[in-house]
Amino acid sequence: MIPEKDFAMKQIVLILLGCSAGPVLASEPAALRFPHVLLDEKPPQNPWIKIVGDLNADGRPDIILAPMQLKSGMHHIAWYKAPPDATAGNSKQHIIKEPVETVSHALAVADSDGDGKLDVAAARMHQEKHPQEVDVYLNTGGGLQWKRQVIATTGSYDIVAADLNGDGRTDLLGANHGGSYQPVELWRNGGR
Ligand SMILES: [Ca+2]
Ligand SMILES: [Ca+2]
Ligand SMILES: [Ca+2]
Repeated sequence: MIPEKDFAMKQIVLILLGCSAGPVLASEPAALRFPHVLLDEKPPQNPWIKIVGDLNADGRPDIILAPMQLKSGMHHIAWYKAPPDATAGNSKQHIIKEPVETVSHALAVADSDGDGKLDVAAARMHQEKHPQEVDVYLNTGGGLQWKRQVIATTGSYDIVAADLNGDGRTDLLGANHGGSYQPVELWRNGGR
């Protein structure tokens, strides 16, 4: 057992050693690295990449994109399957919907029907002639088969997916930023 006097002296020495070491200077952090990967050399016209979601449930987030602007072009809504090696590039593209006019600015991912598979919501901007459809594409086959359901025909510049009333079902929010119809809208998910 250490005598009380020696123990106190030892504490003082340790404190002095701590003080003599001085402040620890933070070194400059290394720069982050962002290696470039080419995913697709020929994507849909005017690709609008906005969201990711694991559409085929393999544990890797996939990229969903749609063609936006200019009006009157035709292309498709598609997703890229994430490869096992994210740095490999040239991800495989799968079609969700074609053709669509190049006014599909709104995209969101959510499990709208609660079956455990992520679905995709999409909407057309106000530039589209009526009907400006707001759609939910139900994922019925590992991201390779889709069942479309139209939930509105008043368009939306953007879509946000969230469970706003806490009932466990994901609702959708949208609004147009131009044209004659510009309310903020909630499409509440009432299930089947
Ligand atoms: Ca995936
Ligand atoms: Ca689903
Ligand atoms: Ca809800």
